[in-house]
Amino acid sequence: MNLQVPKSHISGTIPQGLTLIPDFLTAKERKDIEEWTRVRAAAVLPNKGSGMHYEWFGAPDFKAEFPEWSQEIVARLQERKIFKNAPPNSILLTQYRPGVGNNTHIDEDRYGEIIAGLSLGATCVMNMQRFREKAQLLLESGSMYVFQNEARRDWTHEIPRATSGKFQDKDWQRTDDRFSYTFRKIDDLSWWKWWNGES
Ligand SMILES: O=C(O)CCC(=O)C(=O)O
Repeated sequence: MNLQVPKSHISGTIPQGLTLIPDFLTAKERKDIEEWTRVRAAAVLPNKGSGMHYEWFGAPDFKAEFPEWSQEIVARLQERKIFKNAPPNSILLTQYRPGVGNNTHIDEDRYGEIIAGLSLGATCVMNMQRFREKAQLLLESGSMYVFQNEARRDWTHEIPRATSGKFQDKDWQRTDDRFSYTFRKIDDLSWWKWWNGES
């Protein structure tokens, strides 16, 4: 049995290796980080278009340093031994405008063994699937999900493009931006070097 995901936040089969911590951030942290994120997004991310917009901090391109607030988040991930000995060296900020999602996928090997995703802004659901087994997660602002083992390697995940829906007995709406910060330990930079013509 896997008790790492509260029943209130998952429907279907619980993937082995999945953790969801709904109150990972305090209400104050959530407000502060969300504000920081909106300012950052307005300054750095394109303000038009229907795609996903993103910015890396740390690996793989080291163009931006980790935000100061992330130190506490990384420390908390380390306390819970989520990244084992070595802390994450990469954070990806993704902005999803209402109705924007991503396609069903499993992250490539180059993204490392563990993925920890912090959600901010509008609530959304995430669909996960392994053959006929399906799961749906409720991702609320301030929550952290972690994919390890089977959840990381064998299950696909997707943010559907819906702007509203029902999860268990709760209605949810995505009329505002959603942001995610995905924390990773990226050791092998060879693919990115190749992509940038550096190798
Ligand atoms: O926004 C999210 O939480 C999902 C991000 C995602 O699918 C990915 O980084 O592979």
